[in-house]
Amino acid sequence: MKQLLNENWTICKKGSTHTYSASIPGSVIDTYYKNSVIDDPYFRDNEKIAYDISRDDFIFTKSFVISEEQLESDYLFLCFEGIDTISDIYLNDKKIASTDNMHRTYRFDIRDESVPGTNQIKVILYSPVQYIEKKWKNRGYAWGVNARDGYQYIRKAHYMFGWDWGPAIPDQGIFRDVYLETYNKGYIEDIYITQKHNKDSVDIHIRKNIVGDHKMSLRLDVFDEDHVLITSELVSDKPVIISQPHLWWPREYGEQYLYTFSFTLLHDNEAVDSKKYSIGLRTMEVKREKDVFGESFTFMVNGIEIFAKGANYIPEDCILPRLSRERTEKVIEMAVKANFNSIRVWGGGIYPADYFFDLCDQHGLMVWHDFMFACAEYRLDDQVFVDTIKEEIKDNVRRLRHHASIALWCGNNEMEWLWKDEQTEGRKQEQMDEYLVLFEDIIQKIAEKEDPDRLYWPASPSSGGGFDEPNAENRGDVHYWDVWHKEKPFQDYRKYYFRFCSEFGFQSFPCLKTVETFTLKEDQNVFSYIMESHQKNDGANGRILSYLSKNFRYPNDFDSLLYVSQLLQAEAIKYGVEHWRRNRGRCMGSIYWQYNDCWPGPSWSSIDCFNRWKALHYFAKKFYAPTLISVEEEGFKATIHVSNESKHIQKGTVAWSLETADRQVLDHGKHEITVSEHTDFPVCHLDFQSLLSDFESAKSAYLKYEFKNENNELFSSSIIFVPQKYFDFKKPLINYEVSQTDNRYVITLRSNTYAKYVEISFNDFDG
Ligand code: BMA
Repeated sequence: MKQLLNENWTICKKGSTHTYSASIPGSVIDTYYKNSVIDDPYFRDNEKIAYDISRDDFIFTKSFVISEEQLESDYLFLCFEGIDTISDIYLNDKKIASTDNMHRTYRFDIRDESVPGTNQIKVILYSPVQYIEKKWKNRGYAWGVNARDGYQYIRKAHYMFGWDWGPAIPDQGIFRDVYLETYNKGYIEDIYITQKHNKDSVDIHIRKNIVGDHKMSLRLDVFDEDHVLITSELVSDKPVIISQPHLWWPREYGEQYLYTFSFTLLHDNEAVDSKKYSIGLRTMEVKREKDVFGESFTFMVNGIEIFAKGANYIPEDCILPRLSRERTEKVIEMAVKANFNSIRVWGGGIYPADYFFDLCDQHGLMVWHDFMFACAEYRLDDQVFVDTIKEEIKDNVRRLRHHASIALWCGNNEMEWLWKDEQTEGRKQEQMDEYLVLFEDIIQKIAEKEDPDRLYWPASPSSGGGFDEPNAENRGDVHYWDVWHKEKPFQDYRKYYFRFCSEFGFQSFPCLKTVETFTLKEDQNVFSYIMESHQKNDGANGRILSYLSKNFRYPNDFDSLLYVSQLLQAEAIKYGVEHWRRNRGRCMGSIYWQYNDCWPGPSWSSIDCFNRWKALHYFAKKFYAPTLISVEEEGFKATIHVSNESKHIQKGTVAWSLETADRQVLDHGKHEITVSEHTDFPVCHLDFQSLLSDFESAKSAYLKYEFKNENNELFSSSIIFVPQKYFDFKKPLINYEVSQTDNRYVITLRSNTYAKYVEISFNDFDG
């Protein structure tokens, strides 16, 4: 039996008498803001105030009743699914535990400390700022990036100490459920379900960990999606067989069929505990085979090779009580709308809540899951630190391994690569050895023991570990940052044929509506103090302008500058993704940096923290669509491609025409094509050298191209042959019509001329 203890808490700064009421999930910053003790921490530079609040210790208390019956139970636990972070926990003024890791699930036996009637929990949360400052002073330098010194010494999400897209707000709190658990006779500690796929059936093997006496047995009832009972049997060493199984597939490849596995623990035929899981039946592998290019890196589900399309996910907020299933549901739905089939949970954040993975299972998104280690050197000379990491890995793998959507576990973000980098040159062998011990021994062993059927990948990027060219182009996954961090033109994406690009990105500003939430009118200049203090990547506002100057004309005003920065970002990422999709087979993954934001500010994201779509997200919807028509142009030559990621053959017509901005047709053509499933097809090679060789013609002609398939679905786009800034755009006259159907408005736009980047926005709502 589970009894939630989330309501009626009080929060008080240590040493103060002033208390605030709160509920769980709850935090100091959240409570202070709700009680008007502080202003919006995301407004202007209020971040600094929020940081200083975390220099104090805080006490969270709650009274609750334990009945005689509960007290007499055979087992009585107090559970915390997320304590952030360093704490001492008291029950009725007796210390029952200390915690040091927000990523763990804690469960304490409280039979000795509890009393019948009213009991009091007291959680003292110590300052994380003081904690890391002290460690930094005593333990000394350890390599790290972006965040406040010492962030690697605490098992608290790294981004909370600042990152190159987020503020330093190391809030304190209890961010997941607190509850009592009572059991009689026994309980289910843990269940692990594995699948062996045969031709027409799946063998389900169940590994169970039951606490209680020998009279216990475990029954499994399997229900299909229509709640029809498929099988009911006592769990034994023999597999449970599901015949004619409905398989789970990533979206676009098939249905996301989920069975319900319901376990009941029986003691002398009396049910004493139960657990339920949603299970997708599928095989999930990463194919790594030598080939002419090097070694493949391909997600493979039910034996089908899949091109992974998606982006990197970061925590949705810095103030964790603001997270919710409803909010994440929108974020996942927007990923689906933009035709993602994958998402990478990046290692500098938190392990997402269960609902994140439920949603990924339901929507068919494959999850690349980093463990929460990023861009830092972790010293292993403190056994307590090593032990808490071991428990963290175990807790999370056990919590999540039954999810069909999780494709792989990855040790960390960018650590193997960074040890090979010039920044860490001259580091001691001892520290490199420690890296190997942590990620290629300790964590790897736990992940492989707890979840032997899933790939453990040592780092992102990696070629398989052991410092063997971690960021190699032709093996493993790659983070490619020369575009942006090294200011290379985005056209450089086409120089590379990565096997799986798990990070590449380009920054932009959020739209004016979002900028208005954190600025005053006087701040609305990209080089103002406030705009720069929301830019966490050094000098990046200038970098956006530098890239912009190479591609677009100087924008008219602040709002246009924000908008054009988004066009630039969208064009850059499209340029890379279309190239990699044209090279399907050699490249099998494009996961851009980054999907979402944790606060309002410029970043690499494609949706901002209010879920407003940047231009990139609209572009992603097209460049990640299962059917993509794209053009590889070189000078005045162009090759049209149709990439078909869907499981159906695509037949239809490709039509192209070279036109001037005022729509005079210079050349045109048509091709009937058939594109097999899961392939890219080069449709035709065009050469406009003679038509466009003089600059006057080149700067006024655009190539439009479309593919209409047998179902009359239309895929289209256009390119120009000179930088946007030189193109002879005519001022468009755009008419619109709005019609209403049952549950939606349809807006139709018509332009008298080529209108390349048209945005529709609404003053009073987001559409
Ligand atoms: C990668 C990520 C993040 C970072 C991003 C942008 O290195 O792993 O650490 O925010 O690049 O710099």
